[in-house]
Amino acid sequence: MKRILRVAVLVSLLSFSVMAVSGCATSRAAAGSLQPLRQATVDGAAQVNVVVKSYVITPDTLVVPAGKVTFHVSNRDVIVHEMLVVHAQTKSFGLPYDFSISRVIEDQIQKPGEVPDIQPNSSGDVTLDLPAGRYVLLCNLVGHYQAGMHTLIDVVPNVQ
Ligand SMILES: [Cu+2]
Repeated sequence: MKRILRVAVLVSLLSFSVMAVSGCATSRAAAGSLQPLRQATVDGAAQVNVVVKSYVITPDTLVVPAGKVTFHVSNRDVIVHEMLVVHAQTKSFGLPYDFSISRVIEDQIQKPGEVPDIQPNSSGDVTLDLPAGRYVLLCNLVGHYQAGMHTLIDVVPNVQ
């Protein structure tokens, strides 16, 4: 009887430690994906490389440390685009929008900066000093925001 109990305890301890190990691995992987991984460039700015193509804006990271951030925006499309960096006004995209002109209303948003008029197969840069917060990267040429040219990026407190 005693022996059976000991085996049962041992089995449950083993399964618990297996769960604990796999649980650790999972949470470490999840935490890793949330870390700001940007390396500071020579001038001390973190760099975010952004590709605009086919009404989609794709940054190479969704999390960046607060402070100087350089956005390097490459237009791999056949038409002109731009990229605005805008404070997110809600937890989602919720920006004021004028459907009659198919554009975000720029005098009703907070826009730290932009890369204007990026020609096809070219690129542009802007370096901004960004406090922590949630931002929307978007293209505000007529109809482009509505067509899907927006994405969220989080600027997180810089712990260094
Ligand atoms: Cu566009």
